[in-house]
Amino acid sequence: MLQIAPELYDEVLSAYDLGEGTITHTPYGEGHINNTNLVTVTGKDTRRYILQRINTDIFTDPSALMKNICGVTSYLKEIIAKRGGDTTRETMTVVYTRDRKPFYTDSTQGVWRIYPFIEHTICLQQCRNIRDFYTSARAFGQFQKNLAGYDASTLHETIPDFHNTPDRLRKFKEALAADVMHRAADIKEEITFVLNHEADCSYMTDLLSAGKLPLRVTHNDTKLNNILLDDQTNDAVCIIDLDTVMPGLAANDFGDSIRFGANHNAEDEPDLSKVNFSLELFEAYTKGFLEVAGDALTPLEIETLPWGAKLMTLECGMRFLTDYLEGDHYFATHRPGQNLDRTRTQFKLVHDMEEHWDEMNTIVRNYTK
Ligand code: ADP
Ligand code: GN1
Ligand code: MG
Repeated sequence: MLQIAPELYDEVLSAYDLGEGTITHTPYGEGHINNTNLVTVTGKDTRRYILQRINTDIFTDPSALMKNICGVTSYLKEIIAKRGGDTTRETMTVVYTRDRKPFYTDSTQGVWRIYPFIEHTICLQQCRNIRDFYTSARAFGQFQKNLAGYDASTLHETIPDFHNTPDRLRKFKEALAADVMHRAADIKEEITFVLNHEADCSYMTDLLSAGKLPLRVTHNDTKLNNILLDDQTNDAVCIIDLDTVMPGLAANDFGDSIRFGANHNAEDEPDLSKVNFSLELFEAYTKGFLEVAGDALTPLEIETLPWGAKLMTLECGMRFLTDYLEGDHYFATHRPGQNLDRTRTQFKLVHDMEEHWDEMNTIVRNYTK
């Protein structure tokens, strides 16, 4: 993980007017991509902010990325205002620099942004109960519906081929052939798992190329820790982490949530006996997502939701394994072997989904109007 000199924080924070008070900052959250910090300004009142150094190895055009986020959040604010909601709480707000820019480039070329911290919320790494997952399904479904009218042609593709599963397979094979860390010999089982699933990888992209599935404006990173819930009512408050809002498939947003949340253990749980795909959680998410977004989706989009779940899980496992082979430079890791543990949980979930494939399809049919 990139080390940031303490003086740099002073430089960055002084580019913003965060009001009177003493400023402190501390690393925050469990995102895998950006460097996230909680900034507290203690004065007459206390204000908190999220300060992020954008990962520019991954997001190579931060200016275009911030344009996407400013565009999407302004659009969402209009929708929220129209229905009398709280525009400061129900979507993110970009804090501008003193010279009115949505991000700050520091003297080492690091790129930073600030959002007000959305107070009285919680961010879950695993769902505590069925209701949390059902709530998140409705919120992600609503997010997609809210953006249905957003002009996709104005969106910059922040990571090209982000959920292009055949391309992820190609990148995995390249990493395997290069084997720069000499790790391939230890992961024979995982390599076989990927190669046995080669034919599956293009299922959704083939339907898209054939014009049978529409591209929509989607979030593309719908895991449970990218949503904030009210700490009193446990209702959904705000969808966060908008870096990957781009045209995509509805089933992929559905599927990525299932990948992360329809399981009672962590994404990097080393003990695979604890990792089990939960049909009960799958059903709760399907119910919530289709209740809200179902009428906006085509019959084939609904029918292929289980494919979204399976392929997002397989794809994410391949991405973790690719990163493991390449030396763990994409996803933040905090211990050796973490990306391999993450890979194994994903492949275990794919295996479980295959065992429950008929039930998954039946559940989707049962919640189709
Ligand atoms: P990453 O892209 O690295 O996942 P995120 O944008 O998801 O980064 O932020 C990481 C974590 O920071 C989130 O999971 C959440 O806990 C917290 N977070 C981000 N933005 C806010 C916000 N505006 N208010 C409260 N918490 C936030
Ligand atoms: C990353 O940014 P974060 O931590 O919410 C990744 C997702 C993966 C996820 C796996 C931009 O999500 O695609 O599914 O890790 N985000 C990016 O946990 O690559
Ligand atoms: Mg995140």
